[in-house]
Amino acid sequence: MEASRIAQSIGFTLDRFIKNNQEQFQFASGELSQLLRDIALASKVVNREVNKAGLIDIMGPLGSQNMAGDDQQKLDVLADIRFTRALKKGGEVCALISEESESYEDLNNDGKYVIAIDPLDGSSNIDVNVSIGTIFSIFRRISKVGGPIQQEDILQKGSEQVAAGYILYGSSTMMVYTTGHGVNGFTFEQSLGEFFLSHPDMKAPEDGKIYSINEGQANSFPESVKKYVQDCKDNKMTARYIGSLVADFHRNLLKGGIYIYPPTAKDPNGKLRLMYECNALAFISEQAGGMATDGKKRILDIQPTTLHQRVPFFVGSKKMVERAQSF
Ligand code: P6P
Repeated sequence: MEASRIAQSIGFTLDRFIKNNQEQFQFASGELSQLLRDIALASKVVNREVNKAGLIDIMGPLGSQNMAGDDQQKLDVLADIRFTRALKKGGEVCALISEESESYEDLNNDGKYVIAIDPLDGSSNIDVNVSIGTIFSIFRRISKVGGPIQQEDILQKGSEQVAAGYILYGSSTMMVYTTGHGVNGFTFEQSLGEFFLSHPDMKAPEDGKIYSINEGQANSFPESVKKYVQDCKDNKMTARYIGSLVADFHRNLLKGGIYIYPPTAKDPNGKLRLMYECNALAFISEQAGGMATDGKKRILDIQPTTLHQRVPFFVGSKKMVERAQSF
């Protein structure tokens, strides 16, 4: 987008932007637009709760665990309820896959879309006031609308996504998403309660000097990953690891960098989930000119076999992911 159009387009509300770009959706029947608006609405509600988490009694663990085996924080469960309710009411979604529930949720047999969502990723950071995020993937259902949900609807490859995005509840709250026609970022204006286009046509720097990995687990990294991390140090790169995937991913998308969650002794397939973490960020990264693999294979080409399957995750600036793979 040339500078003049960028200047003109900054300040569009999310609603206006979705409407203006609706004709780009291959199934431009308005439902996908409505779906994105439903997600944005739910994120405004979650944003409000996140912003006052310190003040009302929704802090701390619930004492239950989710599918990832993480202790569920009250805000996790609250966010899951908010997104599920918004998507159920909208009517466009037939099935919902969430980190917070074991099986998929059958929402509306007439819905044309399947959503995979991590309602609140980085939950361990909630109580210490570090940025957290929502990650979502949108697929078209394959089986006949009106009929029962089929396995083929649920376990689709990332390359089948029709849209994907994240909301980052950080120093400002942003929604970044793609429908396969580039990546756009919207910043939430609290007093108006609206998302405004602030980062049109986002592009991942082709190379970068930031690497994000939890080196506390380095002893159990594969040799190739150990070699790559050493290479980053030999090249005097900057280590930045917030421990909140959306925050690390977003910073690296803007500044250039690589995020790695490799196989470890604790998580031999890595810790991150294919369906509702890696697929969405891989789609966004590629749409911005970046790259995402499991260390060997393109994330979007991986055929899921189970809802909560984990994959090793290498994502970010193309040249950095290629170099990491060369080790
Ligand atoms: P570790 C948070 O629980 C999360 O899923 C991601 O947001 C984050 O990048 C990663 O796990 C942190 O995991 O093992 O480094 O603490």
